[in-house]
Amino acid sequence: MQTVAFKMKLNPGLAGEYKKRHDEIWPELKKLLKDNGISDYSIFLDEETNILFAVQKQDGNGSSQDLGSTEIVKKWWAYMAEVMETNPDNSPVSIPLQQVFYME
Ligand code: RM4
Repeated sequence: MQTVAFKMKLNPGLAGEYKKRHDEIWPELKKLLKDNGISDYSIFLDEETNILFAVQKQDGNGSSQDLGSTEIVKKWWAYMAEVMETNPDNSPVSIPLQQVFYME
């Protein structure tokens, strides 16, 4: 099990909508993430910069951002595209972050 982190970008003024949609995350998306070894998944917002910081545990089969070939994630990314910075295929622009500290 490894912990990975990445950053994404929220479109200005949409923090409430972003949180609402995640509070109401689709059960089928949640199941897909868990079935693909993703757990302990949090996303934090820096309201000053609109940077979203995601951290998650993975069991070695890749991150949540590697599931873009599944229909559910494609649908979710298309749904979320209006509230965040995305690539032409609607995938969120996701920048890997380097771990610089860890304490058990
Ligand atoms: C984020 C982004 C990620 C997804 C989470 C659930 O806004 O779409 O790719 O894994 O939601």
